[in-house]
Amino acid sequence: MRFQEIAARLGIDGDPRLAPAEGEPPPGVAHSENPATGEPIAGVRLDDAASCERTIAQSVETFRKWRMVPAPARGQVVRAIADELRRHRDALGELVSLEVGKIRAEGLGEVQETIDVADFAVGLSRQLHGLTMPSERPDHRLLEQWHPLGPVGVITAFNFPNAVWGWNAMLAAVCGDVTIWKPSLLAPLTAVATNAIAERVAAAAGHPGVFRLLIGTDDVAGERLVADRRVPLISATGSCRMGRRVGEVVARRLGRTLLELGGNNAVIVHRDADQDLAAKYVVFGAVGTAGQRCTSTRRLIVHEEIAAGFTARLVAAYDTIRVGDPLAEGTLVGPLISSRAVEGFEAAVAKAAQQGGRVLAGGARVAGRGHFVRPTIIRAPDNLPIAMEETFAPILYIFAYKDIEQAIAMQNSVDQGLSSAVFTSDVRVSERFLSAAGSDCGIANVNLGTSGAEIGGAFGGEKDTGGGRESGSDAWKAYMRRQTATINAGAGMTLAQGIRFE
Ligand code: UN1
Repeated sequence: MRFQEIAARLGIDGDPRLAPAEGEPPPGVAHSENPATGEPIAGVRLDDAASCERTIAQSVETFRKWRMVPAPARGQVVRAIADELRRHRDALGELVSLEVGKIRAEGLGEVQETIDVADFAVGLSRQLHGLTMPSERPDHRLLEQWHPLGPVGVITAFNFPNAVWGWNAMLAAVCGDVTIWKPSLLAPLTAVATNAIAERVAAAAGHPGVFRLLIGTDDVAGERLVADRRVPLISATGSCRMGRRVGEVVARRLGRTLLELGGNNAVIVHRDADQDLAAKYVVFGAVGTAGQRCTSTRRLIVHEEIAAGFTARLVAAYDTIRVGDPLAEGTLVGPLISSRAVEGFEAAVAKAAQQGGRVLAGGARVAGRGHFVRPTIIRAPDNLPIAMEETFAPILYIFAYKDIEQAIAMQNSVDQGLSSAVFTSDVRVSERFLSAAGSDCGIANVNLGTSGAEIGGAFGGEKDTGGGRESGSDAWKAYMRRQTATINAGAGMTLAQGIRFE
């Protein structure tokens, strides 16, 4: 069987976390399914209350040592992890495809994203610098320094089962934190393999336990992790519903969160756009990863003068899209993650039709085994309530607009604020889109699509997307604590604000 072969290549065939997938899973074991067939791939053993407690307690112990390793030396461990990931990129990418249904190019691309962020973190390990400020007092020095924060809880979704851990864990590691990773139960095998690779490298460098897993249900593992005061930061990626719960529980204990939640991303295509270019990006954004990225393009807002022609062009392109086995040559769209996701797709299409939408392409599941649906285009009336919701499936709603102010208002009219894009050759239109009165999203692109961000920028969004920033730029600051230090090198007491106290 394919999984055994991949597991051997990744060196996890004897991993104690894994269990055979025969018959009904026994208590304490969950099966991971291949969404292209609906068949179980392998089982994983779940954490219970006692092992959750053990993992968190051990993470605190490991943190006490890891925080004292010089940051550039921590960077060398991350560099070795990047090397090991490079060696295993193909096998790990294939496992991503097997477990969550990404096409081969996207499975590999995801592992590449982790490698990229690891490389970025290595450089960062020599640049975790603070500021110095002039003190108002003679013979005093004022400075800021950054210290490691503690164990970081990382909760990830099924759709980026490797890279989102990478964004968090690689930064956390150079910052001197240890990671407790709670992956989605829809993609635990990728997590077992990824964590094993990182942990193997860290252990060989003399630092076992920097990367730990907590695999379990939300009730047992998730709730324990987010409620635990020993875990100062919870970084969670997933639905707005999950994020609200995490936000509430962590706020109650005054902990920190980094939330990367839903998106409802729009592309605006202006009258003067390069339509060839726009069409390519819209198709990738809407159907790539079967519409299951938080950055997927869900709404298309087209200038009314070109709406009919641009729509026809997209419909023609959708006709040529091959849906099927994600690992087969030529496939562009793999399965949705589960039968529930297919039901969600069908319910959204039915609602759109009831609300006055017209299905121009797709609109139905693909008969047979696996969770496949046809990429779907729906021409929307001005008001289509279902388009205000994020449905994790390849459904694109098309709206028409008259002027750019109206288009920006439509783009901003949803609860989420992750990603956005405009296609135009008019610098006044793109500058308006990027201005303070423009897109309200964390990501705003010009002449490229909503998905597929590089790791070098900060990644995340506003409003119901949660406000967190991960990955590049100065996102590392979320994983550290800032300390302001004032040093008196003089002989006497000098109080700030000129206060005399004698
Ligand atoms: C996600 O869907 O949670 O920008 C992350 C992108 C990818 C990351 C998506 N680099 O589409």
